[in-house]
Formats: sequence, structure tokens, C-alpha cells
Amino acid sequence: MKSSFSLLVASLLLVSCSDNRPLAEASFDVIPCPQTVEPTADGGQYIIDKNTVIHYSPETPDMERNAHFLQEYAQDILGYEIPVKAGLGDGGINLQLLSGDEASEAYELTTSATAVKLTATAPAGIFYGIQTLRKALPLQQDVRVSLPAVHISDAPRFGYRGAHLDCCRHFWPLDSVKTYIDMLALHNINRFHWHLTDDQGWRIEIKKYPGLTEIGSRRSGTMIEKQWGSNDSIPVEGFYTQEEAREIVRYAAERYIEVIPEIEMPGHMQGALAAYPQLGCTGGPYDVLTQWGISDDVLCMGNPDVVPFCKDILDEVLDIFPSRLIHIGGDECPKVRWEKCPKCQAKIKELGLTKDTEKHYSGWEGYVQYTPEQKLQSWFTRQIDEYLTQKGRQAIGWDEILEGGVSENAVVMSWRGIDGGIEAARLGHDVVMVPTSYFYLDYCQRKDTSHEPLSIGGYVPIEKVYSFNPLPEALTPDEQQHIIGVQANVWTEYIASFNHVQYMLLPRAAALAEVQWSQPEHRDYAAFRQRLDHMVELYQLYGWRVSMQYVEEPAVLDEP
Ligand code: TNX
Repeated sequence: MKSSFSLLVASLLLVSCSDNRPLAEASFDVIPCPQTVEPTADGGQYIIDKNTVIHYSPETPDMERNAHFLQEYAQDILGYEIPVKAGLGDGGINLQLLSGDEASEAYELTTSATAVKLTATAPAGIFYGIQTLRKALPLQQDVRVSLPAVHISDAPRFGYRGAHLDCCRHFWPLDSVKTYIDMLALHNINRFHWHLTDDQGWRIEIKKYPGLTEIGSRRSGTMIEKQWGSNDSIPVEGFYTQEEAREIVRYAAERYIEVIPEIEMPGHMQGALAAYPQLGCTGGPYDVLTQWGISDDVLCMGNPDVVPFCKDILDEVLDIFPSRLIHIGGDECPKVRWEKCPKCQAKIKELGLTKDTEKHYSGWEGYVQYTPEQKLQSWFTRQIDEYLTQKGRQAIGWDEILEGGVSENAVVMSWRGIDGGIEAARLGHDVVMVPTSYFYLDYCQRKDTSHEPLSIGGYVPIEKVYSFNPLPEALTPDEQQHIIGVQANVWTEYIASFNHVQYMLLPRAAALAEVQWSQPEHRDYAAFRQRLDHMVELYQLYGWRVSMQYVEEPAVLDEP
């Protein structure tokens, strides 16, 4: 009797330790493609089953959080919980922080019959290794998972891997911004460029100037589709309190994403002018714009209160955002008011600004002689640049900041093609490449737009995003060192729902991720296309909207 009882206990124990669920295969054909994935000699694959534990070491908050991210991803994908334990183990999944370069984003991942070993010298590297594991898992619930025996050694190609979101033309609540950050994290993106101020809405609380949000964050309506002069009369409002912005900074940092705030100056400022009309050349009154496009009304350069106003705003911004780079806009600043404004003209005289005799790069217009007004903008930007430098930060601006002479320390974001980036790199400035024709994700994905949501126009299918070469051949290898990375922008004039944001981002973000992360020798659209199916299924698992252009209307690209 006794022995049959112990037999029963023993067999019950056995049942509880063995896991008879079906076995599904993982695949390391993930996006972005890692640097090297080599099969290991012993051929022993690792099986994730109910005995698997996630171990982590050392017991730092970052590593504990990383372990829980992996647990959460596995739960989402496989439908069961893998326990997490502090301290390394002999077997199971081990997340191990090694001593070494704490700024490195590299990781190594080795699987064997008894263990999965993920090592890095910084928690960020562990996080990217976890993303790779996550994307390798089969999208099947309640299965054991067989991980192929491999050694992966991986690191990003570029240090700046960005994505931008315009929260001014349409306002996105905090939860949507967090989901956006979740989407970036899945793509190993590490910079979130948060476009917070514009003509159509000021979206960040500045305590010294409450009018910026009390008045500047509200517009009375929005033009209907592309009918200029129309107004749907539906009020649009919303802003982030400083506390909420800090919450986003924290949320992003936990995912190894730095938030780079953008405060536009001296143009795209009509939201601010609506509240503080004395800072414009005409004195107003100004409304928060209800139309898209570029306002002629910009900050008055002859008004001595303008630079202190901008510095005060930046003081509060710096307090919220710890990023080294602070985006100060600088784009699309018409000069028509300055040309007529007595105060601006007096300033030009005082500064002795004259039209240049030489020709310089000037965006869409090619090479032109800089005007005194362009130099006036440059005089303004220089002061802001110096101020940020004094505070231990660095200004980044759109490529218009080159016009009239770029200030000493600024980083240039090249959006009007890559020429601004080339020019800036030659001048010794760091550059982020964001050319419209590859990375403006507000542009349409299909040629046949009959079933597409209304968009600003353009044509940027996923194949085009994928085809970008970030290092122009026109630059010498030394100059190429100044290209610190690549970014995509999501401007939201014609994007009024967060589902639509997702649709514009996905799956083009997958192509972006390979441009940013993967080595050029691995860039092969056909192979990427194979990897993409799994990625899209993962998007769908999370309930994110995806464009099917890549299946339904594959693009044939013209020769570059
Ligand atoms: C240009 S990119 C702009 C934005 C618009 C965008 C629309 C840039 C620096 N300025 O204000 O939203 O085009 O694609």
C-alpha cells in the first residue's frame, strides 16, 4: 500500500515537471537583422518549457526590469508566465551584465541545450538582446519553444536611431504616446523626437508663461481635408503637464529611449504668439492656426524680450528633459515680417548684417547668397545654441539652421533631402538624416491612393525607406563619421486618429530599423521581406494597425 502510494506521488511529481505541450520552433530571422548569427557546434537547442526560469544578475533595478520585460513579452506571445529569479543560475535564461563599456548597446546571445546566455556591458544591450529573443519566439500560445543553437553577436550601426511624433497638429493623449514608445522599443529605436510646439498648438506646460497652454494649446477648429479657408469648427486642445512629460521621459528611459523635446523657434510659433502677441512683429492679434502650412508670423528679432522668453522656456524644458540634445526647430521661418519690421531692420543695422557675396547651401533653393534676414535668424539661433552649450546641452535643428551661417555647436537634422546633411558634415557638424523622400511617414505608401486615407501626399513605400543609404558617397570617410544616425518623422496634419498613426508607422518602421541598426552587407529587401511577415504578425498580436502595401502593392522603385 505504502509503496504504491509513493509511486503515485512520484508519478504526479514527474507529470508536474514534464511538459507535454507541443513544441514550436523559434527563429532568429528577426528585424533588425543582427550582425552575426552563427549556429553553434554542439547543435543543442534550448527548450523553453514550464521549468524555465529567467535569471538576472547583478540585482540592479535596470536588470530586474529587463527580466520582467522578457517575462511580459513571453506572456504576451506564449500565453504563460516564465518565473523571474534574482541571481544567475546554472541553466535557464540568464541575463548577465558584464563589466566594460557602459555606453555600449551591444549584446551576445548564446543558446545551448541547458541554457540561454545573454550578456552585455550595459543594461541597454541586455534590452536589445531581449528584443531579439522576443522577436524570435513563435507566435503560438501554450507551446514549448525550441530555440536553435546559435551564437549571436550584435551591435547597432548608428548611435542615433530616431522616430518623431507631431503632437501639435493633432494631440495624442499620454497612453498613445506610451504606445508609440512601445512601438519604437520593438524596433530598437533609442531616440523619441517629441514635437511639442507649432503654429496649430503649443503642447507643453511652461509655468512662467501659463498663456502658452491656456491659450496656445487651443484652436477653434481645423480646416476640412485640403480645403484651404474651411474650418470644421470643432475645437482641438490638449497639452502635457510637466509631470506628464516627466512620466514620458521615465517611461521611455525604462525602454532605453531618450526623449528629445522640440521647441520650435523662431518660426512655427503662432501658438505662442496667440498668447503673447507682443512678441510678434505686428503685435497681433494672432489666433492659434486652424489651417495647415507655414505662418508668416514668427518671433520678432528686434524685440529685446524675445531671446529671454526663449531662454526662460528652455530653462523649464531642460529641467524636464535630461537629453543632451534639445531640438530648437529653426525650419520654415518666413522672412516677410522681418523685411518690413522697423525693429528687425534696426537690429540688422545694429549687427551690421549684409547680403553675402558668396553662395551657400539653402535647401530647396540650391545655392544662394544669404540675405541679411537669413543672417538675422542665424544670429538668433547662435544665442540659443550658446545658451544650451553653457547649460551642458547641445542644440539640434532642422537644416535651415545652416542658412546665414550655422552656429558652432549645433547638430543638423537634414530633412530637405540629404544636401543639408552633406554640407553640415563638411563643416564638421554632426548630422541626423531625415530626408522627406525616404523618412516622411506622413507621406503616402501607395501610388493608388483610392483606398488610402487622405494624406499630405508624396510617395514613400516601405521599399523606399529600406533603400536609403545613410552615408553619402560624396563624403570622405572622416566626414561620414559625422552622420550619427537616421530618423523617421510622423507629422500629423492629415492624421487625426492614433490608429492612423500606427498605420503610417507600421510596417515602415521595420525598414527604418534595419537602416538604423543593421550592417549594410545584410541589407537585402527580399530577405527583409521574408522576415517581415513574422514582424507584422507580432504587430497584430499587439492590436496595432498595419499597412498591407508591402503585400498588396509592392513598389517598383525608380533608379535613384
Ligand atoms: C515640413 S519637416 C515641416 C512640418 C510639416 C511637414 C509635413 C519640417 C522641419 N517642417 O512642419 O508638418 O513638412 O510633411
